[in-house]
Amino acid sequence: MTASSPLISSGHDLDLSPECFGELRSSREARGDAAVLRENLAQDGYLYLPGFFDRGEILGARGEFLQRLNKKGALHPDFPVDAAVASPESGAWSRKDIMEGNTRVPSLVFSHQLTAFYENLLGGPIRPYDHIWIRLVRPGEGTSPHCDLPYMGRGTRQVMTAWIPYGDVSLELGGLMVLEKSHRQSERIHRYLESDADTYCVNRNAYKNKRAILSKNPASLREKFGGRWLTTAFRAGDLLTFGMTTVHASLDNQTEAYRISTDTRYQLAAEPIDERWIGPDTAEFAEKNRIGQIC
Ligand SMILES: O=C(O)CCC(=O)C(=O)O
Ligand SMILES: [Fe+2]
Repeated sequence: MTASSPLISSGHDLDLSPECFGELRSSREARGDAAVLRENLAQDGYLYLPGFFDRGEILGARGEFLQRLNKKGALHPDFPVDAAVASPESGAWSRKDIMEGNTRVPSLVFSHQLTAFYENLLGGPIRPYDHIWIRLVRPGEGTSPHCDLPYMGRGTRQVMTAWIPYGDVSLELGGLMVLEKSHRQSERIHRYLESDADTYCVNRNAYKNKRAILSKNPASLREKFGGRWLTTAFRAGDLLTFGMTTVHASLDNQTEAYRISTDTRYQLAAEPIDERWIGPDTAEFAEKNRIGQIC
């Protein structure tokens, strides 16, 4: 895994020495073996499954994203659509533009293949969240370090995220990174993990939707927590899945193209569920989900 330029996350240069930065461990060989998958998940806080999906199906879904972005003027007219080069203007698109009537993405993220995988891993019937998080990451953008629990912790804590790239994602295009062994640091960050992205103190400050970020600086966070930032050059077809307390972020997009991915969630059907993400009209940071507290 070699980068052609310095790698940046949330605007900070990452230390790429082998003690600080490394490759995700593949669990591909253990794909059907629940005992080994659980063991790897317990050890690492994530499972990386290269080639989990049919590459052609993923690229078909990529095409659908790009057609829709193109229609909204979000792609640069001088380049082929599949190059996903972002237009210099922002090209405003809404969630509806991307998802309404889009059957390709739901048929992948709610596929029998994926739910059967989680049934095997978690040991029972699965309920996926209805909400699909869409990431169309523009040049210069990236995701700051966080855990998912503050965003989806109103039901069980035993929820798994599936991060799926729609296309090959080089280090420069910027895929997901996991902070090694961070799932073992839950005690240290327990106050953060108990927080809720949609809850705010009415008497202190106005609602802000960025409050569930753990740090704005992945480099200094790593220095404090130890471990390495782990990532890879993802390929269309790969799946990365992790639990609610694993610290993750992304590399910043240093290319001219969009980085396209989704993240979706899966839990045992028998356990309590976070109602924010269930139903036909879910939305991120929706006003109806906010809880104002005196604190
Ligand atoms: O794709 C990204 O940049 C962030 C994804 C993420 O935070 C997640 O999958 O939970
Ligand atoms: Fe996340």
